[in-house]
Amino acid sequence: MAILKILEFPDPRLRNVAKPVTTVDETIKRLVADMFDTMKDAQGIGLAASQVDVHQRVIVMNLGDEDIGPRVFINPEIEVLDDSIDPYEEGCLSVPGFYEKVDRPAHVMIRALDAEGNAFEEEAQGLLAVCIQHEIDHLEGKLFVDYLSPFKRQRIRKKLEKIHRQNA
Ligand code: QAP
Ligand code: CO
Repeated sequence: MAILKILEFPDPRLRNVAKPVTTVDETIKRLVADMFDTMKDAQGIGLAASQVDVHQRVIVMNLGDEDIGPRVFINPEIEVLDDSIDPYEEGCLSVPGFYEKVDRPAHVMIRALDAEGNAFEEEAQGLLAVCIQHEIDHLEGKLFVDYLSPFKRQRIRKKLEKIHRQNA
């Protein structure tokens, strides 16, 4: 078990498109365990492998709800089920300290493999629907700041760059 380093915006490695997992083997299981450790340590609710510089289609989530506790999504796909939109104040472990409202489809069907490599599907709404879309975006090299105005995105980039310089 290990705590991995989380890449932060505007790190260009967050722009990589992740590759599908071919087999859920011991390496993937170790990655999943390390991602849970990393997410817990950082007090997150969702983490995509892209954020720890592993460009494979793996997501972990812990929404802290009894119904939807620790969850793993490998090679996830979503289908938008209707036109309803859920505006949600989003944050991201790769954009620490910033939260902004993002509009996303409210109601989706998720299809993925679980931690054992078994296919499942699940209808989602509320936080699960928002979070899975946010995390799948990471696998595509996309961040929630990409939905904001260029002005807001630039402001966040400058502030984080300043913090990174101070930490260096
Ligand atoms: C993605 O985000 C998400 O800025 C998961 O200082 C967030 O776990 C999906 C975090 C909201 C839907 C709604 C962010 C922790 C955690 C921070 C996270 C921070 C510390 C973010
Ligand atoms: Co994120």
